[in-house]
Amino acid sequence: METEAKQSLPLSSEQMAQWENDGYLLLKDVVPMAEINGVRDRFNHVVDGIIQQLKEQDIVEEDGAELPFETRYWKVAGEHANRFGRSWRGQIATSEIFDLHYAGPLVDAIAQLTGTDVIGHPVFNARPKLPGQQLTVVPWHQDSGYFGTVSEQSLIPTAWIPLVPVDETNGCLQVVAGSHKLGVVNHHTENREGKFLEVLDSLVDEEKIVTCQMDIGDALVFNNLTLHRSLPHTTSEIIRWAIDIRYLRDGDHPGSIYWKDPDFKWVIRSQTESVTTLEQWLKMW
Ligand SMILES: O=C(O)CCC(=O)C(=O)O
Repeated sequence: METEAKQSLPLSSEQMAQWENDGYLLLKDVVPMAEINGVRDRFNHVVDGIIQQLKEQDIVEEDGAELPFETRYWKVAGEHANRFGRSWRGQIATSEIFDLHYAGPLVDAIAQLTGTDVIGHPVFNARPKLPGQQLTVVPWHQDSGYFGTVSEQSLIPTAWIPLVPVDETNGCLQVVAGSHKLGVVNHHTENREGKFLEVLDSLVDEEKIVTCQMDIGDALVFNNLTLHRSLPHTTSEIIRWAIDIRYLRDGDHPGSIYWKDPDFKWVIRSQTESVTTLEQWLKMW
């Protein structure tokens, strides 16, 4: 996919048509650096904790404190990183990730796509994809494969946000344009290391695959029914750091994943309701 100039808002009628027809949009430069840096700080904090554990267990000697965020986790933890999982959620349910969901230009776009108040969804993930790592290669799936058929009529847009530039060599995302029109399809657990849910290859129209090259500040927004996957990381020592977050069309079912209080509504922007505070949100984890 060609990269373009900064996204201007509101979204154009062509973009709204692309969203309807293709089930995804690549938005350029819609996540301000303040929010990106907050997420990086939080991920750094998690990495600090992991490296501390590895040192205490005498698995690694050096903490690599002098290394940059882009390489440190990989260079210090190396193959031991696998034991800390393929994605993190509990560890990142903090103010920085809360703030990311409120990033102005992104929220403007989501409001336009849903046509309602902007409601947050409880599923988000930190995704460190290390060079050569199989564990974090995500096969073709729909997010509704995880949320269940109860979410079929819901609109739960995902915003996938890289913290480093991504392309087909370091684990960017691919989407199948128009696949959201399939409805929820059957998923099974893959045999590979990640044990992610995947769909049969026969459901993927090869001619409709779009490879999403992205820069820092960009967001790939896709429908919960859009087939997507992430590619292997085959080059460089730069970790493919990314975060995926989700929103909900107001009034829709969030799918078979709930807050601590199932009646909790995370109001991010509203014409009529009070916006959820950090304090209220933190109580839900
Ligand atoms: O970040 C990745 O590698 C995969 C992301 C993904 O599949 C998702 O956000 O649903």
